[in-house]
Amino acid sequence: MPTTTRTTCPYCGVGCGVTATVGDDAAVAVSGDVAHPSNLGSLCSKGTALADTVGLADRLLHPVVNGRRASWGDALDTVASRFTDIIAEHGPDAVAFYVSGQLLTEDYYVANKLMKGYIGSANIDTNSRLCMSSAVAGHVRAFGEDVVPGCYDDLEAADLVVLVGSNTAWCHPVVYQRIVAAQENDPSKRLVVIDPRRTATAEGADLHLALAPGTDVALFNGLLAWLAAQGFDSPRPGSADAVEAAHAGGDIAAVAAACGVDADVLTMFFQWFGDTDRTVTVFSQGVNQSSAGTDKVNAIINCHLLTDRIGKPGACPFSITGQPNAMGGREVGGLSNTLAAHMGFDEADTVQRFWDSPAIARKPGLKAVELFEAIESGRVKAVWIMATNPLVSLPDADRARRALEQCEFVAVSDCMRHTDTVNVAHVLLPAAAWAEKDGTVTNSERVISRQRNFLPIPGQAKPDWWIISDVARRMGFGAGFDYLGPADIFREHAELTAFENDGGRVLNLAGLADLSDDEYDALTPLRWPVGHQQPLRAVGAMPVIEDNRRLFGDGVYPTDDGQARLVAVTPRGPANDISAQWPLVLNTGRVRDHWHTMTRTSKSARLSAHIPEPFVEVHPLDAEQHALVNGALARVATAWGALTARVTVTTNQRRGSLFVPMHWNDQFAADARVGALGNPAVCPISGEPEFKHTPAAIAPYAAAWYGFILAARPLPIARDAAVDYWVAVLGERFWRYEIAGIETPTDWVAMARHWLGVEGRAADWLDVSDIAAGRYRAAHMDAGHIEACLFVDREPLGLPDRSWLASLFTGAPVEQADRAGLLAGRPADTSKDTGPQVCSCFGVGRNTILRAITENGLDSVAAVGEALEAGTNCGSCKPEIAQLLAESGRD
Ligand SMILES: Nc1nc2c(c(=O)[nH]1)N[C@H]1C(S)=C(S)[C@@H](COP(=O)(O)OP(=O)(O)OC[C@H]3O[C@@H](n4cnc5c(=O)[nH]c(N)nc54)[C@H](O)[C@@H]3O)O[C@H]1N2
Ligand SMILES: Nc1nc2c(c(=O)[nH]1)N[C@H]1C(S)=C(S)[C@@H](COP(=O)(O)OP(=O)(O)OC[C@H]3O[C@@H](n4cnc5c(=O)[nH]c(N)nc54)[C@H](O)[C@@H]3O)O[C@H]1N2
Ligand code: SF4
Ligand SMILES: [Mo]
Repeated sequence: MPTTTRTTCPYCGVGCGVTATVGDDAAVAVSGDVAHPSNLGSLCSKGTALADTVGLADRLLHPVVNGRRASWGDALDTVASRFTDIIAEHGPDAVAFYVSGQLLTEDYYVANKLMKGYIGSANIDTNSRLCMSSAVAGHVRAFGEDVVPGCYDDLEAADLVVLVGSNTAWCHPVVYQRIVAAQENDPSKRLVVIDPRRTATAEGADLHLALAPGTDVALFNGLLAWLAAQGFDSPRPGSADAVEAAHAGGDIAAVAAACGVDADVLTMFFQWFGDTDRTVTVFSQGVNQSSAGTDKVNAIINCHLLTDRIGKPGACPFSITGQPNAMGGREVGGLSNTLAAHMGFDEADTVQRFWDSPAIARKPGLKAVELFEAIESGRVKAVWIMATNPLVSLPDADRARRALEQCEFVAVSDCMRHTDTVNVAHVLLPAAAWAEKDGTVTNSERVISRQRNFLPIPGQAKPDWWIISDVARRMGFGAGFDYLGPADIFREHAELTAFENDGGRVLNLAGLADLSDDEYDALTPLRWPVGHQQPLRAVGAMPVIEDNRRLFGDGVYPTDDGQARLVAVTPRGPANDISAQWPLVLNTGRVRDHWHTMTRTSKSARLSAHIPEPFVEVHPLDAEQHALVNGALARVATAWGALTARVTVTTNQRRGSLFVPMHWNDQFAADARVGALGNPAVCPISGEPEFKHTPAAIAPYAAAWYGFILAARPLPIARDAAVDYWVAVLGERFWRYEIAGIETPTDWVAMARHWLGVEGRAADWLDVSDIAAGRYRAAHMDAGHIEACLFVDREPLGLPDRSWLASLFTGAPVEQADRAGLLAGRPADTSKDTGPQVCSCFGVGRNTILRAITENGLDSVAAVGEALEAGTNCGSCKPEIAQLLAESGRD
C-alpha cells in the first residue's frame, strides 16, 4: 500500500506544505499540500523536483574520524573529549558551533542550549547571520523584538506590493505566484520592483527601479521625506529625527541622482506609495546583505511607521526569510547575540533558571565572519559545523578555508560525503536528511509546520538533535539532554517562550507547551503567537487561535514604552567603493533551480538543466570595454579572490555591475566559488556581510579551446591535466562536462580517446576534424547506442547547442537519421532541437517555445501553456516565457 505523509518543503522560507507518497515500488512522489495555508497546493520547480533528490548517491552514511570510517561511539567521544579538553584548558570561548537555518527547530534548540546554557559561551552563530541578521536587527530597533508583523494573505490584500532587493519569482516562487495571481484578478493592483538588475521578477512588474547598487537608504529616505512633505506624520518616537535625517537627502532630483534613477519615475513610485493605504514592502537579500543592511531595513520600516501602514490587512513591511527554518532559528536563539525564545542577555538569569543549567552565556558571542577570523587567529580552537557549507557560502571563503585547515579540531554534521567544508573536517557526523527527519520549521509568515519523515534513516545516519544531545551527555551534561524525541524538545521550547512571559515577548507558544506526543505528531500548520487562552481544540484540528495573522494592529509594541520607533538613518556608500583597479561592482545571488551550494539540487537532472553552468552577467558596454564575448569564459577577480565563469552579455545588468550566482563550488566546477571573491566587510549593527557589492575586475579567460563532453557514464574529467576549466552537470541519462583549456593538445584524437575512456582499445568511433579552425568532434558508439561524444572548437559559439545531442542518450540505439547529424550536433529535422530548458516540470526548451510562438501565433503565457504545457505546473518559468514572447515581439 502506498503511504502518504504530510510534510514541508526543505528549501525556501515560503514553507510550502508537501505531500510525499512512497509507492509499493518504493518510488517517491511529491505534490503540493492543498491544506497548507502558505501554498494551498502549489509548489515551485524545486519543490516539484524534490523526489529527484532523496536518493542515497554520495550520502554520508557512517561517522568518519580522521579520514577513516568510525563507530558512533568513537566519533561522539572524539567530539565530546576534544571540546571538553579545549574548554578545560582555554575556557568556553575557545570553542564554537556554526549552525544553520536548515536545522529543524528542535535540532537548533538543543545546539543553542548546549552552547549557551552548558558550555557557557555564546559562540554559536548561524548562516542566518549571512541572511536575515539585518532584518532581525532592524526589527529589534523598530519594534523591540524580532517580529514579522504580516502574512502572505497581506500580499493578496495589498493594492501595492513593493519588492526591494528580492528576486521573488526565482527565490520565493510560490509567494510570487500568489502576488501575480492577485494582480491578475484585480489589474488595479500594482507591483514595483527595486533591484539594480532586471530580474525575472522585474519582468512582470508595473515599475522597475533599477537603482544604483547600495542606494536603498537614499531611496527610502527620499520617500520618507516626500511622505512627510505630503502631510504624513506620526507621533511615534524617533519620527521627527528620522524625517529630518531624510530631508538631508535633498529634493526628488537629488535623490534620483543619488540612486541613479529617473526623477519622474521615482516621483511616480513615491506617489503610488503615498496614495496606497494597502501597501506591503517585501525585502530580502538586496537589503539585508549590505554593510548598511540594518539601516536599509529601518529606512523601509520608517516609511510604514510614518504612514501607519502596519498591522492592517494588506499593509506591512515584510522581511521574507530565505531558509526553510530561518525563522525557527531566530525563535530558539541561534544567533550569537541573542539567547533563546527572543530573550537577550539581560534576561540570562531567566533562561538559566528555566534550563536549570550549570552555566549561562552573559555576553554576545562571535558573529560568523568574526568567528572564522577567530578560528584563523587561534582564539577559537574547536568548531562544530552543522548543516551549512561555509567554505562556499562565507565571504572571503579562501581565508575561511585556511582558517579551518589550521584549526585544531573541526567537526562537521552533514548529509553528504563530500562538500568543500566536509573535506577539511577531522570528524564527520552523518545526519539524517529531509525525507528522514522529524520536527518543526517556521516560515516567513510565522507559520509552524511539521516536517515528517517518510523514508527510513539510511546507513548509520542520525537526526541532528540526537547527535547534539549525545555529545552533550558525553560532555557530562546528561540531565539537560535526556530527550526521547523531537516532541520532548518542542514542548520544552514552547514552555520557554511562555516562561516568565508577562506579555513582554510576542513570541509565545504557551498553548503548545502541553502537546502530547500524538498531538505533536498530528500538528497542523499554525501561526504564532499561540497563547494559553488559545488552546488546541482537538488532535489534528486547526487550533482555535484568534486571528493572529497580523501583529501590532493595536499599536502596542514590545518596547519599554509600548511604542514602535522610527530610526534616523543616513545613506552611506558600501564598505569599499570601486576604483581604477576594481572598476566594477560584483553582485551575487541565486538562480531559479539551484539551492545554495547545490548538495541537493545537483542530484536533479531537470533542475540542473535550467542553468547548467556558472556565469557572469555583464552589460554590453562593459563587455565591449573589457573585450568580453558572450558565451566565452572570463576571469572575475576582486581584492579577495578570483573565479572563472561563462560570460552572459545582457542589458538586464546595469552598466558597471556584474552578477555571479552563489551556487557553484569545487564539487561541481574547476574554479567558481564566488564566496572566495566576497568582501568580508559587514554591517556594523547586524554583522551581515556585503555579498551584493564587492569591487571587482573582469578580463577574458585565455582559453585556447572550448569544448563539451556528453557521456553515458561519469568520466574523470575534473582531474585531467589538459583540462583547465570544467563544470560537471548531471543529465537525465548522461553526464555533461563543459571544458576549456589554455594549451591546445597536440593530438586531439589521442586526447579525445583518453577523455572518453577508450584509449588503446577498439571502439566504434566517429570523428571529424578541421585543424585550421581548431575544431574536433568525436563520438564513441557502442552497438548503435551513443556512449559519449566530444566537441571542441577554438570559438565557444562554434559549438552546437547541447540539448539535442543530450536527447540522444536514451539507452536505445541512435536512429540512422540522427546518426548522420551527430557530428554536426544538429538534427536533420530541426523541430527535434528543443534548445536549452526553460520549463523544468515538462522539459520544454527555448527553441520549442520560440517556434510555437512564431508558428502558431501565440501571444500570451497562457497560450504557450495551452500549446506546450510549459508553465502550467509550478509556473516558475512563466516570467521567462513572457520574456521569450517579448523577444518575439508578441507581448
Ligand atoms: N532558487 C533558489 N531560491 C532560494 C534560495 C536558493 O538558493 N535558490 N535560497 C533561499 C535563501 S536562503 C534566501 S536568503 C533567499 C534570497 O532571496 P533573494 O533575496 O530574492 O535572492 P538574491 O538573489 O540573493 O538577491 C536578491 C536581489 O537583490 C538584488 N540586489 C543586489 N544589490 C542590491 C541593492 O543594493 N539594492 C537592492 N534593492 N537590490 C539589490 C540582486 O540583484 C538580486 O536580484 O532565497 C531563498 N530561495
Ligand atoms: N556570495 C554569496 N554568498 C552567500 C549568499 C549570497 O547571496 N551571495 N547568501 C548567503 C545566504 S542568505 C545563505 S542562507 C547561505 C547558505 O549557504 P550554506 O548554508 O552554506 O548552503 P547550503 O548548500 O544550504 O548548505 C547546507 C549544508 O547542510 C547539509 N544539510 C542539509 N540538510 C541537513 C540536515 O538536516 N542536517 C545536517 N547536519 N546537514 C544538512 C547540506 O548537505 C549542505 O552541505 O549562503 C550565504 N552566502
Ligand atoms: S516556494 Fe518552492 S522552494 Fe520555496 S517552499 Fe515552496 S516549493 Fe519549496
Ligand atoms: Mo539565506
